[in-house]
Amino acid sequence: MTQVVTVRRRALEASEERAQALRRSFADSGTLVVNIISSPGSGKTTLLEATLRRLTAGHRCAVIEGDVATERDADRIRALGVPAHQILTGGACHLDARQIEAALGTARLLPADILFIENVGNLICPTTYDLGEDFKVALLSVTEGDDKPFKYPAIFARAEVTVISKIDLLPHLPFDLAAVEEQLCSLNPHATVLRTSATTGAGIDAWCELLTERLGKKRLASAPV
Ligand SMILES: Nc1nc2c(ncn2[C@@H]2O[C@H](COP(=O)(O)OP(=O)(O)OP(=O)(O)O)[C@@H](O)[C@H]2O)c(=O)[nH]1
Ligand SMILES: [Mg+2]
Repeated sequence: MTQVVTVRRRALEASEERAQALRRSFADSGTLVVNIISSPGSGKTTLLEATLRRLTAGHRCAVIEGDVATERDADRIRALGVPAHQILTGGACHLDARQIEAALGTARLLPADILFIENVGNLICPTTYDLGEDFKVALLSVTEGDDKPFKYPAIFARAEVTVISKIDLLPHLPFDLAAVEEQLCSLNPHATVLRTSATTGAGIDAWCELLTERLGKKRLASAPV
């Protein structure tokens, strides 16, 4: 038992070292890195598609997709003319920093202004893995129910941004938006909470503005003095 714990701790430490190395390299290149986490099907790839349609006119974007199986999400991104690499975990429920490092070593994704990482659909496991990102974004779709922040508190406490997605469906669902926003605020009072619909386009401009503002701040921080 002690040996298992020690091996796991070493693996986590090694992954954290890789994440720090990635963060240094993203700081040098001024690349904003966004780690998107949510349950399966809450709309990560659809949000990315809507985002890329707006952002690629003025910014170089690239995407790493994490899934247990299939290249479907990477294919959806490539269909927009955006470089994308699919990591297939073969069963694992999260991405780790070594997989990101390996993807960047083999796929032509960089240089990029913004690198999006769509994590494996899961609200629990990806939460503790640092991928060298600038910030984590949690998605919560209105179809998942309004009790989820308190049921899965860790991700909503760690995410700097929570996107409440699929708000076009609100008229059809018993989803108490105010109660969800209260839960989110109590878990992370400093988080930004956005409401979006990729179907109607609601909230997508605000989300893209947040990204470009964060990119601008990162560029200022990484500019030579
Ligand atoms: N009504 C509505 N449907 C949406 C919206 N965004 C996504 N969807 C639908 O939700 C389903 C899942 O969307 P995806 O973007 O594939 O979800 P995902 O989070 O990437 O899924 P995984 O990668 O499998 O975890 C699709 O049928 C989308 O068309 C939205 O804003 N409104
Ligand atoms: Mg997806």
